[in-house]
Amino acid sequence: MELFNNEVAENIEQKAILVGISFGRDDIENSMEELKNLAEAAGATVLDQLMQNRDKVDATFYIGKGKVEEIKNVAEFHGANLIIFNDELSGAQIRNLESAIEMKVIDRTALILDIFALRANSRVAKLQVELAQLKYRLPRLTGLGKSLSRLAGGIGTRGPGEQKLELDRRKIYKRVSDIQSLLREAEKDRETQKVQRKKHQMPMVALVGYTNSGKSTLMNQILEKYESEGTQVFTKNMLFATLDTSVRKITLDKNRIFLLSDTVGFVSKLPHSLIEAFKSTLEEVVDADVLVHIVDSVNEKYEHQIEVTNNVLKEIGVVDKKSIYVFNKIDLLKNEIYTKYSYIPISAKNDIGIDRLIDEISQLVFTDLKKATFVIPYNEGAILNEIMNHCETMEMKHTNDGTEITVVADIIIRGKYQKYIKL
Ligand SMILES: Nc1nc2c(ncn2[C@@H]2O[C@H](COP(=O)(O)OP(=O)(O)OP(=O)(O)O)[C@@H](O)[C@H]2O)c(=O)[nH]1
Ligand SMILES: [Mg+2]
Repeated sequence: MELFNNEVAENIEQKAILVGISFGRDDIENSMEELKNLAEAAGATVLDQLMQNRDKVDATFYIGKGKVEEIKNVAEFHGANLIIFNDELSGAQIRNLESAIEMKVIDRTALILDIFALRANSRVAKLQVELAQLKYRLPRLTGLGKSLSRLAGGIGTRGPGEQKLELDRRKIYKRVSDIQSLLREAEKDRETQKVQRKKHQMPMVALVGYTNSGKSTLMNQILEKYESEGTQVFTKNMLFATLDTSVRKITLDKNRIFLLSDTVGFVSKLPHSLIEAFKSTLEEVVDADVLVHIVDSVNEKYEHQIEVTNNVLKEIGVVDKKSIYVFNKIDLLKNEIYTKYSYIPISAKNDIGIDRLIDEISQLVFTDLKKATFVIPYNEGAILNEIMNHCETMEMKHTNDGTEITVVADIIIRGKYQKYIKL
């Protein structure tokens, strides 16, 4: 396959021009800024951006024909070698744009998938990303521009672990079904864990939020401060540092044990194929009793990022779940934030506000805890032991009828030993 003149090597610097349509909405600037951050996260240098105000996508070119000419001129002027569109394009649009502009064209979806491919570390994450990439490609194969060709290289052609993405339709179908069955296998392990969890009646709390807001840092701070099982998670100042879900058990006291999960961060217009592929990873969020929504309060676009996160949550079917908004990174803030959201200010990194957050979480998830006094006959030592193992003991004395013990008990213990409860 012939290459474009200005695109010869695999590792050539990706010099990009961004193009977006406003669709009559005023958040186009936020969206374009996100696109810029995404492009940079994928290793590209952004030279310029062009926006067009129209209500509808053009079926042939996505943007108006006149604008295509302008893009070509601007791109040539800057010496760009890549055009990135802010929305998902069809195969035909990619092909038409590439032949008109004579340059590699990719869309926001391919870009996000590319970053996920770069970041995927675990076996499951790699499979999920590859599946999403193949599903994105399948309907675009006939229109497949030079951009996605194996020869072109660079953003949009990279699979997880540096592997080249498959181009042959038959092979793609086969690979898709192989990956699906491998993922189903992995799913079985998770199902077993889920059953265990249900059995132990442990409440689930999920950390959610825009990418880079500090979810993993908060997870680590909580792991450090409270009795917990499991290792620290990976954190880094970059988009999509976390792709896998990690679940850790946090023990506040005998009564109050919960599971905390940290997962992939969100960004607007997350590709549908990606959400599909990551459904099982996001299950912890769907199943959670309480969400802790982490906001990067230093980012001036934080309200937009909250909306984006809430929209993705809606897309995965999470509505009306109990949530706590947490404004993170307050160590970097000069002034208090005034917003319609009621929030807990914290610094995950510097351990500010974490105790209060844990308190609020605790009040939301351990709603069935009540003080109760049991009188356990002396010949029922095993029951006394069980109660003491499961509940925080407040008082204990020996009476003629047995051991009188006052504890904070959950509904299960209270129900099970109701007949011993002192009224
Ligand atoms: N100053 C400051 N920096 C923080 C704080 N919390 C997190 N960070 C930094 O923010 C960056 C992102 O943190 P992560 O914990 O990786 O963010 P995340 O939300 O898990 O990001 P993704 O996994 O990419 O979605 C890192 O450089 C952290 O050190 C904080 O309270 N204060
Ligand atoms: Mg993270």
